[in-house]
Formats: sequence, C-alpha cells, structure tokens
Amino acid sequence: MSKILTASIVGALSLIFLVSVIIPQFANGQEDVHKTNEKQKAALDQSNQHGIWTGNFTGDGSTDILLYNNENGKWWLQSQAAANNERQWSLISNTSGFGNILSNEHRIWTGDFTGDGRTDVLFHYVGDGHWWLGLLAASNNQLQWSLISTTSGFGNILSNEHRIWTTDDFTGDGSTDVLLHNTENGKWWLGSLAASNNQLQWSIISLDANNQLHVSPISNTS
Ligand SMILES: [Ca+2]
Ligand SMILES: [Ca+2]
Repeated sequence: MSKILTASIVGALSLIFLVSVIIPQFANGQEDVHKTNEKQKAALDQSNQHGIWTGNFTGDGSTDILLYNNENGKWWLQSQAAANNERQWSLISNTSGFGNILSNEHRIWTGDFTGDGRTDVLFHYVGDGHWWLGLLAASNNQLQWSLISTTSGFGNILSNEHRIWTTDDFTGDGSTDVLLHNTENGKWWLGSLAASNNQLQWSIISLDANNQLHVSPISNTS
C-alpha cells in the first residue's frame, strides 16, 4: 500500500471519527449546558416565589420571621408563643387581591413606620402609585392594610430616573421614613407617616445658598 493511499485512508477515518463521534458529543455537551442553565433558572424562579424578612413584628422584643408566598398571596409569621415559649408559624394575611407583590412593579420595605416599636410592612405599586402599610394587629394577630399615600404625581418612582434611596429614621423621631431621589430633576423627597391622619406626608428636601437643609412639606402627590 502506497504512503499516499495510507494517508488518504487515515484522513478519511479521522473525518468519519470527527463527524460520527466528536461533533455529536460536543453538541450534546452544549445541550447539557443549556439544560443546566434552564434548571438553575427554574430554581431561581422557585426561590423568587417567596419573600422573607426579619423584624420585631409582634413587639415582644424577640425577632420574628415574615414569609410571603407570591403564588397564593399568603403571609406567614414565625414568632415566639408566650404560652409554651416555642416558636410557631401563623397565617397573618392574604394579599392575593394585590397581585404578585414580588413583581418588578412593586417594592417592599419593612420598618417601624408608625414608631410604636413594632415592625411594619410597606409596599408600593407603580401601576397606580399607591403605598400600602401593613400593621400587625395585636387583637387578632392579622396584618391590617391601609392605603397611606398615592404618588402618581411623582411619575414612575421605580424607573431609572428615580431612586428609592433607602428607608431609615431620618427625622430622629423613632419612626422609619422613606427617602426618594429623582435623578432627572435632582429633587429629594422624604416621606414620614403623620400620626394625625395615618398618611405619608411628603416633603421636598433642598439646600439653600448657605448649604442649610430645608424640608418643605408638599400637599399634592397624586
Ligand atoms: Ca410599627
Ligand atoms: Ca422619622
């Protein structure tokens, strides 16, 4: 057998090996990566079905665990039961009527917005500009929701032009406040819950020529 013929046979066998063995394996490998990504995404979607927060929702001084399931709108609280000193889960709300609060059109915060020492739940829905506050009622151990503000006049505060800077007690009165920033017009808004009417009172924060902070309450945010 000539060297040229041998080389041709080896070349042909190599090509057959490449087409029949190597390329399908490579393709399967790509498929496996794709399947793995899908599995990881499915797992992430699964984990996105729950929101979990900690805080002193019952006001007894011990930290509780709050769990929200966006599949059925149910809120569960794990807290210390006074009777047997054991931790137990109780169903404290169902907000299926509000839709999926974990969607991109919603934001949720926890904090003591009322200043009574118990952690509250606050959420905003950009669709109608509404702010809802959930307070755990001691009488029936249920979250009671009330509409505390409408800020449709601010535009879409979850857009790229807006930043919800953070929640904290900026005024130092013991109640958690909400701080918003609009990057388009440079304005800063502060929202504090007014005890008189249980509504978020919004103020514009500005600096004067002497770099003094001014807080100017605004009356209409819708
Ligand atoms: Ca509170
Ligand atoms: Ca405050």
